[in-house]
Amino acid sequence: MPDLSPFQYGLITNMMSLCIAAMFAGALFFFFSRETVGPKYRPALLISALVPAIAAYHYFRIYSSFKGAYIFDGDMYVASGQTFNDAYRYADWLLTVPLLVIELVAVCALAKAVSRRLSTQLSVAAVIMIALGYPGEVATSARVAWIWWALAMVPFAYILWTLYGEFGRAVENQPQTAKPLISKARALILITWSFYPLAFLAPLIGFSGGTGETVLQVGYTLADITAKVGLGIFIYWIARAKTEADEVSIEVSHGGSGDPVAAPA
Ligand SMILES: *C/C=C(C)/C=C/C=C(C)/C=C/C1=C(C)CCCC1(C)C
Repeated sequence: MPDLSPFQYGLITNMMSLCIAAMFAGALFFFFSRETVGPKYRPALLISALVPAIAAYHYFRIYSSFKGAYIFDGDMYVASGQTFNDAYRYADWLLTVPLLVIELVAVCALAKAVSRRLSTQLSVAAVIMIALGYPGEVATSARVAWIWWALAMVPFAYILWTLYGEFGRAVENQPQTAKPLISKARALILITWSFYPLAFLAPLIGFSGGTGETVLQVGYTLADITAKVGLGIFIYWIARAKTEADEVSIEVSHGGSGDPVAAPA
């Protein structure tokens, strides 16, 4: 663990603490918002609540592991000898990353077979991606780290290719009010998820020492908040838009007056 200035140490631990608060708030909000959307969209909101709940727990562990790994020597924060457990992040991602793609597919309420196929393809690829990344994260040789990075990039590319290909075609008939939100949610995944493989490379391309560590820890923390709570907010908006669209189509198909001529099929 590289030495950290009090500012760097404070920034990292404060961001982790903020992250715990944001994850708790997101989990509670998405959990109780289920009541405000149609029954079809409630599983998506429940998953959106589970993800930050799992992350809040892991950030608790990450935070205390990080604090334990450092000791203040009167000037700088230096390694205490206790190791910082990176595995909490990977354990968290192993659970939450597949759930994130599942919540996006779930909120679209696609035909059952399409929905099942897309969530299986995306979640299996997500698990493989994280599992391939871990040996690289803990590797002591840069060459080995690069190899696992390259391997993990394959399922990563496959996820993006599926989201912009097959998933994109499957959501073409979504209500007009939901479609732009779905595109934005997908773009949020593209942008926030791309941060992780870049951050992973930081020490390999020369960002080391206290600055590298600070950028990595703060970066992962901010990306986690955006990718989990941020995506959850989009899921909530999509669910609300689709609930409203469903209500309108029910009103239209009932015609209000009972006049069959006024009721388009
Ligand atoms: C809430 C946590 C999220 C959304 C985590 C996402 C993590 C990734 C997209 C990680 C990807 C990686 C690669 C594509 C290659 C190098 C190893 C990883 C695991 C950092």
